[in-house]
Formats: sequence, C-alpha cells, structure tokens
Amino acid sequence: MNRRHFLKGLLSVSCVAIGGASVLKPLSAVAGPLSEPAEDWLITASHFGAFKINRKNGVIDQVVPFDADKYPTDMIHGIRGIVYNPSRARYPMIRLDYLLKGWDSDTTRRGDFRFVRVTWDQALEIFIDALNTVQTKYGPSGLHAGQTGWRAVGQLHSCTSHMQRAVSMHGNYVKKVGDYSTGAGQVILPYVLGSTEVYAQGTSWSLILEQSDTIIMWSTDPYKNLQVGWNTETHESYYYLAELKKKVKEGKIRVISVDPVVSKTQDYLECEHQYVNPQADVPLMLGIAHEMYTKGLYDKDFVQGYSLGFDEFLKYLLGKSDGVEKTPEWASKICGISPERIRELAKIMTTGRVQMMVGWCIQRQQHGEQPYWMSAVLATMIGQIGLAGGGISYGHHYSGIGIPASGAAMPGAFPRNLDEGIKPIFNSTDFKGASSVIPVARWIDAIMEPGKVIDANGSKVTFPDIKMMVFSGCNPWNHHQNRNHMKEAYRKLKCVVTIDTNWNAGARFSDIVLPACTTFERNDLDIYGSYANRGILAMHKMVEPLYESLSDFEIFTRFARKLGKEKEYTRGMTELQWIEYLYNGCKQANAGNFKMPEFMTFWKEGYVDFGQGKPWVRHQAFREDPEINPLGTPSGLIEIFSRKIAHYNYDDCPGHPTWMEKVERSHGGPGSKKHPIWLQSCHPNKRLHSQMCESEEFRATYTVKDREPCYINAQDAKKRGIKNGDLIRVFNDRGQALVGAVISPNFPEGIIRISEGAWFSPVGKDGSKAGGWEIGALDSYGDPNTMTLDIGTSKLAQACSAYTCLVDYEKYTGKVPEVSGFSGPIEVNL
Ligand SMILES: Nc1nc2c(c(=O)[nH]1)N[C@H]1C(S)=C(S)[C@@H](COP(=O)(O)OP(=O)(O)OC[C@H]3O[C@@H](n4cnc5c(=O)[nH]c(N)nc54)[C@H](O)[C@@H]3O)O[C@H]1N2
Ligand SMILES: Nc1nc2c(c(=O)[nH]1)N[C@H]1C(S)=C(S)[C@@H](COP(=O)(O)OP(=O)(O)OC[C@H]3O[C@@H](n4cnc5c(=O)[nH]c(N)nc54)[C@H](O)[C@@H]3O)O[C@H]1N2
Ligand SMILES: [Mo]
Repeated sequence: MNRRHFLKGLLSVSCVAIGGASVLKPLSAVAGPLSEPAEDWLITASHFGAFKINRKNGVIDQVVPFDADKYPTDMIHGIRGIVYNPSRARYPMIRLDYLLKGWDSDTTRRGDFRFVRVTWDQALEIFIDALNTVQTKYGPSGLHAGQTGWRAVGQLHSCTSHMQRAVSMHGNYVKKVGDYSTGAGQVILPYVLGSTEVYAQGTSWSLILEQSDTIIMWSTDPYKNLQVGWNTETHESYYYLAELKKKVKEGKIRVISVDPVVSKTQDYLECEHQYVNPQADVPLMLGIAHEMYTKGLYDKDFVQGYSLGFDEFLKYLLGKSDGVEKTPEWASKICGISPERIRELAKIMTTGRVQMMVGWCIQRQQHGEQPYWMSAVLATMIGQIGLAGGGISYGHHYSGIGIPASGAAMPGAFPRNLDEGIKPIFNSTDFKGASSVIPVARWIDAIMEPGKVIDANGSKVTFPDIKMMVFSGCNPWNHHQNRNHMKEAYRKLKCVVTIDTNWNAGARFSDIVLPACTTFERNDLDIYGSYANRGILAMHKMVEPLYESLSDFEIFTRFARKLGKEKEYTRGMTELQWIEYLYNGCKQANAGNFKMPEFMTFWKEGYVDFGQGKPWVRHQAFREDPEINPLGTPSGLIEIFSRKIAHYNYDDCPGHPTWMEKVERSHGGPGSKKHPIWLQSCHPNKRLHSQMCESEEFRATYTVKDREPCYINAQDAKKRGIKNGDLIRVFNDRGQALVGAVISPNFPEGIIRISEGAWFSPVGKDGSKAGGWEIGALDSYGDPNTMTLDIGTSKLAQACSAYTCLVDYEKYTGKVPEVSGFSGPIEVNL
C-alpha cells in the first residue's frame, strides 16, 4: 500500500464524511433494537477470525464462522465467554488505600485486590488529578504510557491509540521501542538482511508448495499460531498447510521441524522431527555450517556475490580466533544431536530447493540475536535467498504472512498522536537528562534503577524515574517476566491506571481501573487479513456495553471533555461518523483500482472483498540485481560480519554470530544441577496471550483441576511420583505456581510447557486472595511468568529473555487454594 497516497486520500474526503449524520441513520436499524429477538446474523471481526453472530433477547446466542473462513479456529467457542464472564470489569474502581490517601498511598499491599466502586466522573477526575501531580512534581519522565499490547481489533477502537492520544493532550510521557514478540530479531536483522524481516511479507505459500523440496521449520509452530492475527485473521494459510500435509504424505516435500518438542504443526503435518536441546540452536547451526564449509557443500558464488564478512566469520568457525573449532563433534555436546546427524542435516539443507522458516521463540532468550544471525548465515551458505521456495523467512507462522497481498489500500485508523498544532496542557519536554524512549522490556529495570545508563542498539539509554503508568490494551502482568520482581518494582510506583475489559492481574495491581467494553459491544471496522489485505469487515455492535463499561472512544472522549479538549480529541465526529470517515478514506484511496460500494451498502452487507493478490518471492529483486536493489544494510549486502556491531564492542553481541553460554540452560548447562527442567512458556493453543483466559466454559475445556495445564514428560513425572491430572508445584528461586500435570509424549525429558497468558492468580500464605500482594506468594492458577527471568537479551536489543528459565517441580501436597484470579476484586464499601 502506498501510505502517503492513502493518507492524502483520507484528508481530502474528510469534509464529505463529517457531514454524514443523516446518512448514518439506517445504521441503528441494522444494529437493531436489542430488546426484540433478532433472527438476523450480524457480522463481526476479531483476532480469532470473522464471525456471524445471532442474538436472542438481547444476548449473544450463537457464534458461527464467517462464510469466507474455511478454516475457523476452535477458539470460536471462546467468543461468547469474552462478553459474559465473572471477570468482566463492570464499574470504575479505585484501590482502597489509593482512594483514601491518593498519590502517597501505601503501595506495599498492591495486589490485595481491595477496591472501591466510584462513578465515572470521580474515576476520571482522580485519574486526571494523578496526571497533574506527576507532571507538576516530576515532569514527563515520571510518566510511562503505552506498553506493548495486543488490544482488540478494530481500526476505530484500537484502545492503545485512544489512551495515548488522550494522555498526550494532557502532557508528554516516556514511550517504548520494540516489542516482546520479536525484540531481538527486529534489532539484529536490519544489520544482517537490511530489514526487520520478522514483520515483512514472505514468499507466497503457493510458490513454496510448487518449488520447495525441503522445508526446515526451525522453532516454529504455524498450525498453532496462525489461528490468530494482528488484524482479523482469514485463516487462508490453513489451505496451504493442508496442501503441504498432502505433499508430505506423497513424499513430494520433506518437512523437518527443529524443535525441542513435538509441535502441533509437526503432529498435523506428520512430518519429521529434529530434536535439539533447548537454547542450543546456535551450536547446531555452527556445526552444520562447519560441515557445509569443510565439505564444500555451500554456494561459494552466492556467498561471494551477495554477502560480506564470510572470511571474518570463518576464523571463528574454524577456531582460528578463539581456539575452538565448531565441528559437529563440538556442537553435538551442547545441542544433543549426534555428529553424524549434524553432517546429514548439512547435506539435506544443501540438496534441492530448501526453504528455511524460522519462528520467534528462539530469539526470546538470552543472546536471542544469535540464532537469527546464524540462521541468516546458513541461508546465505545454502545460496537460495531470493529464489521461489528457497531462502529464509522469519514470519510464516504469523498473521497470514505468505498469503499474497491484494494490493488494495486499507482503511486508516483513529490517530494515536495529537493532530498538528494541538499542544498538551503540560507542554514540558524536559526529561531531566533521562531517555524519553526505553526498550520495551526494560521498564521494570527503569522503575527499579532510575538514572542507570544502559547500552541499547549502539546508543545509551538513561532510565527515567517512572512514578506513574497508564496501561490500555495490554496486560503487563501477563507480558512481563518475573512477577515477584514486578511486585517489588510496583511498590515504587505512585499511581497505576489500567483501562481493560477484565479484572485480570494487570487491573489487580493498579490503583485506578476503568472498565472498557469488548469489541462486541461497539461498532467498528477492520482489515480482513493483516498481510493479505483481503478485504474490509464491518464490526456490528452485538449488544450494548455491559454494566457500566464504555468503549475506549467514549472513555477518552469524556476524559478529553474534562480537559476541555473534546473537539480536538474526536475531531467533532461520533463513533459512527468515524467509521464512515475511515471507510470513505479507503474508498477514495482505492478509486480506479478496487471497487468499493457506498458506505451504507458495505455496512449492511458487512464485507468488501478485494480478492487474492499475486504470488510473490521475498528478496527476489535483491537476487536479480544486488546493485540496483541493495538490502538496507550499510553495505547493501548480507552482512555475515557487521562492522557496525563490532564497533559497539559489546561482550554479549560481537561482530559475527557467536555461541555464548546462557545464565540458565538445561541438559547440562549452567544452573541445571539445582533446577534441571527447562520451562518453555510458548504461545497458547487456546487463547491469545491472556485474552480469552476469562472465557469460563472455554477455559474448562483445557484446565486440570481448574488450573492451567503444564505439559510434562513421563519419565520426569515418574521420578517425581506424579500422575496425569495431579496438581503440581513448579518453582525456582524466583517464584512458584500451581498447575495441572498433563503427561505428554511430545515433551522430552527435562522440558515442560506452561503457555503464556495464564492469568496470574497469587494467594497469600494462608491461601487467601487478599494475601496475593506478598512477595513469593504462590500463584494459584499457573502463570509461567511467575518463574521467568527478567534480563535483556544483550546490550544490542535489550529484549525479553523469557525462555532462559530453569525450574523444578513436585507433586503438590499442601492445602489446595481456590484460584484467586477470575472472580474480580474484593469490593469494599466505604
Ligand atoms: N513468558 C512469556 N512471556 C511472554 C511471551 C512468551 O512467549 N513467554 N510472549 C510475549 C509476547 S510475544 C507478547 S505479544 C506479549 C503479549 O502481552 P499482551 O499484549 O500484554 O497480552 P494480552 O493478553 O493480549 O493483553 C491485551 C489486554 O488488552 C485487553 N483488551 C482487549 N480488548 C480491549 C479493549 O477493547 N479495550 C481495552 N482497554 N482493553 C482491551 C485484554 O483484556 C488484555 O488484558 O506477551 C509477552 N510475554
Ligand atoms: N494461538 C495463538 N497463536 C498466536 C499467539 C497466541 O497467543 N495464541 N500469539 C501471537 C504472537 S503475539 C506471537 S509473538 C507469535 C509467537 O510465535 P513464536 O514465538 O514463534 O511461537 P511459540 O509457539 O511460542 O514457539 C514456537 C516454537 O518454538 C519452539 N522453541 C522454543 N524454544 C526453542 C529453542 O530453544 N530452540 C528451538 N529450536 N525451538 C524452540 C517451541 O517449542 C515452539 O514449538 O504467535 C502468534 N500466534
Ligand atoms: Mo507477540
């Protein structure tokens, strides 16, 4: 999409759209008076796909897949429960001690879950009062707003944008850079391949199916992870996965999954498994590279013509620079794969057309930059970058990457930033010598050590003295690591504001909680297919906002009104006018290329289809002519050695891919004598992070004795006297959680999985919900981040290292506490 052209289009139609109030009238007729039973099916959209929903007596009744979705996810059964569940945030509430004492409240008992209900007016005034205090006392460096977050879909209601735009009208604040998904990958790959790669469109599946002989799926589980998308997921990728399954069966394509565990994708495709010790991919890759080099299997011409620094890297590979030759024998001892098999893998990867597909998990660990860099080196040695069905991709498991883009312009979104010319009430930009942008995963470090200077991607970051945080559309008590460390940090925060649909742990550890309604309680529109840009979907309001919840748009319109800036905030448009405006902007941008009906027709029909785009090959232009189409690296070539990185002189990220031992590693690595088990906290099969965990009936389809399942190995279980379905306590020196044991043949010895997104539900020593504030408290539901490690990947990316984590576990024999996380706050009446 040509973004600039598109924005121009948006501006030029604005006056037409604003005057559209009368046109919008029939809309309420479509959405229907809710008291009468509606037989009609309305369309809506979500990360989980598009649906048709019908209502009975004003209540959502059935949810069925949208006609175009031929591969709907199972999670469709969790949709109703997103709206109707006991964890819904119903009223604005203030933490008891904060209501009594305000800015100087006792913060040690944050998490005791005692809250007082207030009115919307009161809540917003208390919120604004806190913002006034932080700006007056500390200035913008005291406030951090907008952590990373998966929000809900919808171009108008995307809640992080609402919060940030509104808070920006009040004053400036500390922002974040990067995300937890690809924190290390998106920083290292621009040095190596010239773009983040992780979020780039990939070679089309159809071409891969035609051209590839072998697909190496390295640390990736597309069959599980393509169930959801950043925008509304079309699930078209599943057609190609089904085709791939056929080809695997017929022996036409060989698929090898390099993963410590048997993934859902491997199970589905019935493909080969290549076990590797956790966090030991770099030694394996080095061993393979050594074999490719010494046996002359690699593509010398490609290396010479398209890359830089191979010789420098060779010194390391051959042990000339550090005295250790990276032979398959050397690699074998670390990665747990025999030297013969490593040699065989080198052969397989240099025979025929080979597509490498790398997932994101292996860069969410200490030194997570390295497996990404090293995999790019392997792909360069194979020499098929830029060929259909060859080369390397870092995103085929994500949001429909590999489905060709339609080429249509997509609707714009509600703006996150202030419109030009609008000044905040507190206009100071004095960050008192501290950085105004911090690496996303280092915010807890900043709270703990204000003023500390750290390295990050070639520059220095000085931690601001954060006193107040505002969260919307993210759940920090899901996404960040090491809960007990977070509890300590939160004691230093004066005020925490959360705008959420749910009483999850993020809300629990806040002072001010504002209830947002779900996507199903407001009107919106969304992009169908994050990368496919297949079409545009109407998101019809299904039911009125429950309890006193409001849409994010309405919450911050009221907030802006209190600042005297309502018009600046909304640009004088209502929810429905915005939707029409965004739609018409898109229609204008597509004029002459893609036909779009009038807004009301779209809104009634619910969908505009742009069709599928043309198949496409990543890096093809670069391959065809690297001089005319250079990569975005300093040299324009693939940088196997990066002078820039070498100049940074980081001990934990040298100038070429390097194996460095981790602070914690299982299978004989550091720390494994004390805590021998590797905890992987992969993305959930039946949730989107912590979203949908609230969905009770659906949660019940996978919990074990009401707890999050923990997948364990049979031998390990036997050693510990554990049977399938037992409650177990997982622990290390950082924390402890109760989970339910699921013995699975997919998990080798020394490895367990608890999926991220399980709601943190601490209870006190006495088992009480109110005691959840205690440091070291037992988590009664099973959030893996109770145990994970909170360190940066390296001085380069400073990203999340959640998968560098060792634990142990035992059968739980203590008194079993009730799960504290799903029943909302302890309401105190004053
Ligand atoms: N251990 C471990 N930790 C991880 C990961 C891991 O693999 N292992 N993965 C990391 C990754 S990749 C990611 S992306 C993060 C995800 O972390 P987050 O993005 O923080 O997780 P979500 O659960 O999606 O949080 C979204 C929040 O928005 C709320 N919400 C939904 N709709 C609305 C709305 O309309 N309005 C408002 N105001 N709120 C809404 C939801 O209720 C939820 O609380 O986690 C990271 N953390
Ligand atoms: N259903 C569902 N899908 C999702 C999400 C969700 O929450 N639910 N979240 C979305 C988001 S925000 C993101 S960031 C992506 C996450 O995408 P990824 O991070 O790629 O996904 P994971 O499934 O956590 O991990 C993929 C595989 O990596 C393997 N793995 C872990 N550690 C290692 C290692 O050291 N070596 C090797 N070789 N393999 C390893 C795991 O066993 C797993 O099979 O998923 C997206 N898709
Ligand atoms: Mo993510």
